[in-house]
Amino acid sequence: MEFNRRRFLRNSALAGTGLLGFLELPAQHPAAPLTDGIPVVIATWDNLKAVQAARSVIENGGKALDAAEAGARVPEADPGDRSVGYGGLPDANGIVTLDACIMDHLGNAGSVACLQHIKHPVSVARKVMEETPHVMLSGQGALDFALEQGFKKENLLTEESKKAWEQWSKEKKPFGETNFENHDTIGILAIDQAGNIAGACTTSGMAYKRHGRVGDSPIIGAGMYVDNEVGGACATGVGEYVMKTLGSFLIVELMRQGSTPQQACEEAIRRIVTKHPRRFRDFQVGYLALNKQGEPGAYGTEKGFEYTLSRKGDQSLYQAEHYLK
Ligand code: SD4
Repeated sequence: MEFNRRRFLRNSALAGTGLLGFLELPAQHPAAPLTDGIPVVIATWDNLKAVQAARSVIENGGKALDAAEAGARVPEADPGDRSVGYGGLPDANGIVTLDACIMDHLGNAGSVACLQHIKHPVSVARKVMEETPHVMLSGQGALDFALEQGFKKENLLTEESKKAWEQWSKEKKPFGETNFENHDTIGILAIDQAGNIAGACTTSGMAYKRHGRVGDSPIIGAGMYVDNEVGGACATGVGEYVMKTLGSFLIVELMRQGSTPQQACEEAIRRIVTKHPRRFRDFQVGYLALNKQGEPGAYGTEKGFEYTLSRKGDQSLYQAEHYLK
């Protein structure tokens, strides 16, 4: 219900912008493997603007890494996206804490966890990758590093998100309850004109999480993973389940062993549902995959998981197939 309402609201807002056609009912997953799949960008949810930003970096001769970062920065800066960056819903204490990661085609990786006050955690993650010998910085240390690198300290809690949190404080719905408000994390994968793959993932995490909680999104191999020999994968949904199966790494390894991106995503979801045969009905996880040929895969635990795919002559929102019929 919430999902349809959001779609309706966004469609209304976009009427007259030329983007409305894109946001009409999502198409089914493209059945045939691609013959002309590169360059290609794929992202979780209806992240059209993010995918376009990434795409234009590649079309101007840029690298997949720059494309993935540029794409991830779009919802980070958008106060209307309540799951990512500025305007993201806060934790149980009313504090916005952000998780993000980035990975390039050489296997370099960087991430930040539980970062406060910085609008573009994906860019801080990139700095961790490029300017430190480490992969992950968290909490105060991540903030100190960001400020050292010249990032600006900002208040990320918008009035709207504050109001939503105040309302939640009165109701105190249990953590993890299926709620599409919680599920707009962007995971983005891009293959550039040189055929190299990179990816990024960024989120404010599960709304109203316990303070200090870190999800899958900044964990390399859980929220996102790329390997330039094979392809990449990323995740959205309740991170606890993704982390326990290291889903993105699993998908890439399955593709290495011969699975198609679609088969690999389905197997990664199967690993979760078989371990939680009753509980999986109460939460949502969605995976995206992309192999080096530019062939996509997508699968969710339940109906409603969508993704945006951009390749030559086609830029569309697709409805992923799902386990729970
Ligand atoms: C998390 N995986 O923090 C994230 C939440 C998410 O779309 O994907 N939201 O668990």
